[in-house]
Amino acid sequence: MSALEPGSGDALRAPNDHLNLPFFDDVHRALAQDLVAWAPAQAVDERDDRAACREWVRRLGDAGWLRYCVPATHGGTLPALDSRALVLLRETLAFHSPLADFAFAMQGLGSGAITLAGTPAQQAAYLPAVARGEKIAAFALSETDAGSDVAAMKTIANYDRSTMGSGQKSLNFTLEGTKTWISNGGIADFYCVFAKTEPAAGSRGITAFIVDAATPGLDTSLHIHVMAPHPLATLTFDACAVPATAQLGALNGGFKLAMQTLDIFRASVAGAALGFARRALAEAVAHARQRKMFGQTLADFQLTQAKIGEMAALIDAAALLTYRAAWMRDEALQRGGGNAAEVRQRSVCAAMAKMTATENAQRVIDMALQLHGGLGVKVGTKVESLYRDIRSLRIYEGATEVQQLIIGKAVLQG
Ligand code: COS
Repeated sequence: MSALEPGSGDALRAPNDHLNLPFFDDVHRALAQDLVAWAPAQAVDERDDRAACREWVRRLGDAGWLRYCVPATHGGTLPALDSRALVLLRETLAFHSPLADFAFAMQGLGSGAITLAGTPAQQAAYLPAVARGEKIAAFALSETDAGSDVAAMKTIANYDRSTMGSGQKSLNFTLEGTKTWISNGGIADFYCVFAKTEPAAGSRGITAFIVDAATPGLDTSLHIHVMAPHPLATLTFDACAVPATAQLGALNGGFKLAMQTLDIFRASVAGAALGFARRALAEAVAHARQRKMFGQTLADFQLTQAKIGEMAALIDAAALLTYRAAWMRDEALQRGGGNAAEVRQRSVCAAMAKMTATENAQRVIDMALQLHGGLGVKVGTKVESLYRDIRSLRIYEGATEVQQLIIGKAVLQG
């Protein structure tokens, strides 16, 4: 079902009062204001999620928004991946279209490991094309038995160990295994794939690779259908050979690279959840103001006012944690990254933002649906689709329980 019916655009505007908060710079305010004008004017037929995502990538690329997914050295707008820009973009796109947000986010997540650890040749080959919307990116980490427990992955990258340590580079790696829940699976042009190169070494035995979609031995045809449709697939690697030049980052350094990539994008998931929640509140307010009952409007009831008040406070609580997490990362990058304790603190703040924003958004959307009464469960109403759209955000890129674990461990360590 389309959030934006073809030709209709979107009548509601995302709020931007929060841009005055001290977390943001002029560059963020300018981009958010431009986006708040651009996004509602887009009308994409979203009935076919794969076609819609390709269309969103094209539009986001043409309009220059994907340039926030890569650094300036490779076609980006800002010097580095800027967390606040990512958060604001996702928040506004999600307000208007969950698929637009998805298409944007996956370009960033799918290429993030290349930005962080790619060789100059890899960065030149992929990042400018991602920024223009000419190559669709995907991040392939999860497996059936390795979702939260990343180190349990079974996909293996075999290589000729006899050549290692001799000063000679191994000629190639052969990937065997299955990845699942891969966003953009089936429509991506390349996948950042994480596989075991030292199976006995747990999290210290994983390496990342860039695998082009057309590589023989890679099958991406198994589409997974979910309650809020978006491109999602299972990938199988069957004697899938990639050259040594496909290795991304250090041999056996893949776990940390995956975590560093997720650290950036977890705060942006919080941004998307905020966008959904703000939209649900806007829908609830509009509905409450016009719905007549018992001789007054729904908005005149104190019970409604209490609910709307609670929704607004839940949104602001989530927003402050989200903007803090994004600001902390950007500010530290400007200082050169900070020490290990700061890095851990940033992970914790990103975890708090992701957990709180997604959980609060679920509550806000549920309250908005309740205020709509029967209309709320009618297929095709905005709150009905938001109710489905929000659910996976509490699971992907680290389930709420994983975020609790990250936060709890850090608190106990003191
Ligand atoms: N940045 C850099 N390094 C990190 C890191 C981070 N954010 N988090 C962990 N590491 C490092 C640790 O410092 C440790 O390094 P050493 O081997 O040098 O000691 C190593 O990685 C292993 O860390 P840890 O022991 O904490 O790993 P666990 O296997 O216990 O896993 C969780 C920790 C559960 C937090 C992790 O696996 C996780 O985030 N899982 C969720 C994954 C996810 O988001 N899946 C969805 C896929 S994308 S839709």
